Amino acid sequence: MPARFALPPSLTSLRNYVGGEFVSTDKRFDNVCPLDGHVLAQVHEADAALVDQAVQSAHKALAGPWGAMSVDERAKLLHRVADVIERRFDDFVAAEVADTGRPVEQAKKLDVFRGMLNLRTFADLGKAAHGDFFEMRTADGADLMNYTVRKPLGVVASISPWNLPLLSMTWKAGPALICGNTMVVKPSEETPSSATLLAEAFHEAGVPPGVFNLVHGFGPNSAGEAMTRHPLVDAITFTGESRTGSTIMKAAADGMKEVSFELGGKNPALVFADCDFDAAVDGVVRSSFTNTGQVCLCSERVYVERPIFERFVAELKKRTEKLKIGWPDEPDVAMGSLISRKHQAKVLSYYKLALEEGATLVSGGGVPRFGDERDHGAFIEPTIWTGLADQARCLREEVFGPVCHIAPFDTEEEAMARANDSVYGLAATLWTTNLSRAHRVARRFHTGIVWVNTWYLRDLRTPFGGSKLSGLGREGGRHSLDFYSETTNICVKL
Ligand code: NAD
Ligand code: 6OD
Repeated sequence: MPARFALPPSLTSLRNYVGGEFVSTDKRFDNVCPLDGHVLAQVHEADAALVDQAVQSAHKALAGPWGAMSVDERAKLLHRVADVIERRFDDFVAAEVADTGRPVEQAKKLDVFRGMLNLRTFADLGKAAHGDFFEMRTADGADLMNYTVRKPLGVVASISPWNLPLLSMTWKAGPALICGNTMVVKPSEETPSSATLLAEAFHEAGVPPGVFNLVHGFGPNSAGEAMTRHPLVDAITFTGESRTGSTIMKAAADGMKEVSFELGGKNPALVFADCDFDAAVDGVVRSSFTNTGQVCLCSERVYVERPIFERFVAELKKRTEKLKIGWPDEPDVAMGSLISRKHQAKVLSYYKLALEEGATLVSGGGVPRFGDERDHGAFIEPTIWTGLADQARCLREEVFGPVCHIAPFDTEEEAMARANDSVYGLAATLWTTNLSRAHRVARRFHTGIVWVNTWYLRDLRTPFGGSKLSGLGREGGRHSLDFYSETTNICVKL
């Protein structure tokens, strides 16, 4: 029987894209669909020699037609790439759904729409970028004029995770390219398809050879590590686990490469008794279980003010148990599979650990059974716990699955202290209708972003990134343009 979710035929053999050509290699690995475990495609793994070729092509392209283009010309090309994505929208959606197992509607909105928006937003922002200008008179009467010019950093290596594949890759490619850099990108080994389609889009849009290079492979002893150690790579932008970020930072230190890191989280949500109750329950369902909990911004720790605690837990359980788990194209489906059986085993190990650590299981905790090929997939139930001590591993380590623990609190002070007691500092969410409290509490979180009465939505011109183990630097809007460019100050004596 043919698989229910397959890739477009052009994507059953996934090649690298180097110097404007699609390149095969002898070493291959399987791309497996997490919905039912069938093999979707063979992926051509890049070795260190091919990574070297990709970096050399990117380096050479800096001095080619790309380097001579105006920002307007580069912007036009990025818009053209977005137009190709728009025209091949269904192929991109099919690629994201088959690789990740997520609902079709989520792939449309979270990945493919954002893929186009990222490229278009940064194409336009790049055109509006400006530098500094200062005039001064020195103590001995000389008049000086200072102004800054922006230049590309050079070759940017971009290494992406599997949870939001096209979103993550275009979030980096848009600003890096509009600033005049060239790139070598590596998608996660779990999600190679949409990146290959993206390379096809760059090719079709007429972006000069060598500007955008794609290599497939793993991290250690594979393409990822080769990218981070290459002497002609000038900057590394990485999204993934905090531990991987540390390893990459060590590799980058030798060449003094610029780094931008978007890493893990263990994000708190605070629900005050004065919240809009319905909106808060719905918000926590979304912030804990969207994309089967595989969003770095998901809330895995929820603190609820004691007067509404019991009612909140009961209502959250009721609404969570209504979430439909199933095939990505079923009507009203809310959750597909996790990314892989390996990740399913990791999340299930936390389900077991939580009980060993003394949690009360409110909902979920297992694997749904369908009686069909999905039983070979990586599905899992959304899970709610109460009763863990603040020091429990399940409350300190990122699970990256559909889990949330609900704990009661009595005072604002106590809630803040517990929310901030984490090695991570990515995102926090706050539910209250008290205006003063909202502003007072929001600024006290040790996180890069705080949502008040909403979650996930934001303007792409705002800074995005994390504190502590959640990241290094900020991207988004001008913050991305600042990271992907180097400024030179020119001081002129008048
Ligand atoms: P991961 O760190 O395992 O892998 C990410 C990428 O790094 C993959 O492409 C992988 O092949 C590569 N890699 C692994 N080891 C490497 C090495 N030594 N050298 C070079 N490359 C290497 O992360 P993941 O499991 O793919 O993604 C999930 C993690 O990503 C979660 O922790 C999540 O919170 C985080 N994440 C963070 C953000 C953010 O914006 N802060 C966004 C998305 C995901
Ligand atoms: O929305 C974004 O721009 C972004 N970088 C989201 C990352 C989500 C983490 O999983």
